[in-house]
Amino acid sequence: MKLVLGLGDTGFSIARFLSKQNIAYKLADSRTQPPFLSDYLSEFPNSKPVLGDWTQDLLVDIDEIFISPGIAQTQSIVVWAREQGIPVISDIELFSRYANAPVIGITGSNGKSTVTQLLGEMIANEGKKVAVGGNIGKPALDCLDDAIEYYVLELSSYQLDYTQNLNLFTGVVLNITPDHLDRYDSFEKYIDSKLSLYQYCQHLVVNIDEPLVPKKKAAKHFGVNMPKQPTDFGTVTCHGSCYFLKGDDVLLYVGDMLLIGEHNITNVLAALALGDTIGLSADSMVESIKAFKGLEHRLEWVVKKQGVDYYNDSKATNVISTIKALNALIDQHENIVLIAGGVAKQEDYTPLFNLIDKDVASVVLIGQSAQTLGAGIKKSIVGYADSMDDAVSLASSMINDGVVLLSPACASFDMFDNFEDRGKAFKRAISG
Ligand code: UMA
Ligand code: ADP
Repeated sequence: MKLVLGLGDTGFSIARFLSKQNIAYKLADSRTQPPFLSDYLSEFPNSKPVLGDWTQDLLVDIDEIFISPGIAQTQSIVVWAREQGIPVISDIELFSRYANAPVIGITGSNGKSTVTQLLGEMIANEGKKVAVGGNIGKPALDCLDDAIEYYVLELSSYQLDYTQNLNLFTGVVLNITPDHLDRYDSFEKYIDSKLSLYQYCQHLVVNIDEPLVPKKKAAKHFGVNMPKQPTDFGTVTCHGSCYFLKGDDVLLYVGDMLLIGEHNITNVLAALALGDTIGLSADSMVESIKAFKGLEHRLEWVVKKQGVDYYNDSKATNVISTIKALNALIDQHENIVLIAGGVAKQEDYTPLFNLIDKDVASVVLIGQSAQTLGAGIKKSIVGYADSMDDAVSLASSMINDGVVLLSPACASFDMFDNFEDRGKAFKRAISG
């Protein structure tokens, strides 16, 4: 008998998959009202999920556990299972047992969803049937389909932590900066989790600019400088204009893509290197890059209103992602008002404070970390707001022309369900 832990997106997808395969399972969630309970009960009326605190009884007659990534390895149920030698595996490992087409895995601290989506669009543009899923939102098992020619999966460190077997045709660790440190004993453990992706790859794609990723000889490399090998990807700047390169060949003028910011140059290079590894043509990848608008909530231009451009970067939940957003906009706009705050991560906010003091006129802070963040900002004007509506109206009152940027550098769950909910509240507040 299998045990499925967690009744969110992942747990529900595992239950659906096991039912289809006629594999017996029981499902448990440590909350009494998990998010998908009513949907699950209407799809499986005869099933009786076990709800509430984990107990050791759950493990009786269980030979394998499929776990949701949000359940930490320190939770008692995981500790007990491991003591009893019961394998605890991710939905990604289960997916890999059944996937009959090449799988591409993408992990990193930031940029995963952007690269995953762009690569998916590049593959589709070549007329191939592609499924895009994993941490980006659609659970991997929901993507399984015999007609699929390529799977592109965004993989989180949480998913990798419960994965011991995985067959990736190619994959990349985009970058590694501190994140989710509440789940790891140390930053080193988080780095190990991210790097574990490479052991599953037949063909490695490596960001040459990321110091924490070991450079491997046989890998295809990408980075912002001139490529060293003809098969690697990089950029060159000529008379002030920057171009994407494969080896010495110019692929595209960077200004011809819709995405902004240096971080997106790196993201595009990663997608090019992965696409090249699976044999996509350069011309078709370039077409996809030119058409790619980016994802909602990632440095998303919302509207220009009374001379002010509003950008929604709600997905920026750590320091480096907000720094990247500011850097992308600072070059183009003199006045920026930043809306930030929420649940601060266990990381050093000093580099962000320094950038704000140097280049950001005013900041509006929200959420439980507002006062702590405010104490770190020495020069810029700081305002506080209790709701997104108030934050947007205060930010708008601080500026006549320029940018209001929501880029919180914090998680959202003190005020919102998730980053999407926060981004939508920002957009509603602008139009309201
Ligand atoms: N649960 C427990 N006990 C716990 C924790 C959770 O029983 O201690 C239960 C909850 O009650 C809930 C279920 O587990 O019913 C939720 O499981 P989950 O938190 O693993 O979330 P899912 O809904 O399965 O969504 C997960 C990913 N969530 C996390 O990793 C936290 C989603 O990524 C992913 O899109 C989805 O699987 C499909 O693959 C979200 C995310 O925030 C977007 N990811 C993190 C990030 O990107 O930073 C890693
Ligand atoms: P992830 O899926 O890893 O969270 P996203 O593509 O959703 O990555 O982007 C999340 C946030 O990180 C956004 O605010 C985005 O502007 C920023 N970002 C995207 N790519 C990078 C990168 N390569 N380096 C740093 N920040 C990035």
